[in-house]
Amino acid sequence: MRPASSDAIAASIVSRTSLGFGPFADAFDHLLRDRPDLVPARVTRVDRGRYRLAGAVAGVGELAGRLRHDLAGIDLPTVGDWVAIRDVDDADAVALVHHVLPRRTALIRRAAGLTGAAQVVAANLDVCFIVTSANRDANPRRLERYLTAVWDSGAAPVVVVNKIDLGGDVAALVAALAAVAPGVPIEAVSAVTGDGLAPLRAHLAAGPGGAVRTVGLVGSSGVGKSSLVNRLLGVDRQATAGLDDDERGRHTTTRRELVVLPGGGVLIDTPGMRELGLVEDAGGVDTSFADLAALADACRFRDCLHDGEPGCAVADAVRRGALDPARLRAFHRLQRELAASERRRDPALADRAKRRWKSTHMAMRARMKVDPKLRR
Ligand SMILES: Nc1nc2c(ncn2[C@@H]2O[C@H](COP(=O)(O)OP(=O)(O)OP(=O)(O)O)[C@@H](O)[C@H]2O)c(=O)[nH]1
Ligand SMILES: [Mg+2]
Ligand SMILES: [Zn+2]
Repeated sequence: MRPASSDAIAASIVSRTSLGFGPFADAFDHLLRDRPDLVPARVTRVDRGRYRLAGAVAGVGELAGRLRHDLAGIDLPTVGDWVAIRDVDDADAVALVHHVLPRRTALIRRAAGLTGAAQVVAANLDVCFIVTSANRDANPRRLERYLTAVWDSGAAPVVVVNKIDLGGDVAALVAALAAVAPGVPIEAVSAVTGDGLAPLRAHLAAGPGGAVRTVGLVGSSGVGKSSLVNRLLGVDRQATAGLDDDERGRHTTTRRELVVLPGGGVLIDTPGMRELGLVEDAGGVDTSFADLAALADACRFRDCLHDGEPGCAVADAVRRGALDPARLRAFHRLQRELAASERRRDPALADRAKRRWKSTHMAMRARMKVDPKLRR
């Protein structure tokens, strides 16, 4: 790999198309009727109220006064957002951000700590790589949690098992993860040797009609997210931990960042997450537990909670050994967490999110109905 020359990449103005503007063009055109002076740009990084931008001349933007007043919390622009700015003719000048285009997807988590504020990890992901390492990080319960959050975001999850060069029984590990990830692709890779990278690149390839895909990388610290970004980029752009740092478990990546791949595709690298609290349910639990949902079709009561009701097909599957009781407990735990979170939140917000993703999930369910593999 070539050594870092990150600023050469950052400094060149990337085209809207290669940033994935396609699906946002209609929303932006609509906006132009009132504000023909605005141009679109994509947020690549957030630095204390300043937005690093790509796709326009301006390299940095700040919120226009009205937005500063109107937006708060998860509605503030974040990495991956498309914004409408009043451009400037000098890359060093600061542009004003006048609008945030409606998000197509949003990966939201509740951060650890007392405040428990919701945070948008990344906006407008098409695909989300849930990265885990083959040596010690892989954990079915944690994967279920990530899968639920990603389905709820509206993006399509892909499980990435990294560091397969370290040995161990990769096939057994993949099988164990597949058992809790119905219908989700699992790719075994090594950022060090480059093994398995071709299938990973396939997830980055343009979608129907040539739409450029945005792929996020999430997972615990040290699993190799930034190493994978560098590999896919072909340049050592993102700092990665040395072995000593890895042992100390320090977080190497400290902020989220969007990078554009020269061969097509957009990546968003994120800092390792210690906790991923669930915030709002848009069908994510039912989708990530599609096996359980399929069993539930045979429960005597349509609204069966699988919690001791008579004629419960899910409980029956546990008794027969066809369903891991730990998975049923995890299902209940995640459902409770989401219910508690939604009670705490503004009901109007939860409603809006549901409407936003409903169509995605209806399509997903329809697909599951026809794909017998998903009903194992
Ligand atoms: N053996 C092996 N080591 C790897 C692989 N990928 C990454 N590493 C090492 O794992 C350590 C952590 O890698 P990073 O890419 O910094 O991990 P990260 O997920 O970005 O970590 P954070 O930024 O802290 O969230 C570094 O020492 C990497 O060299 C791999 O495929 N095989
Ligand atoms: Mg990193
Ligand atoms: Zn039941």
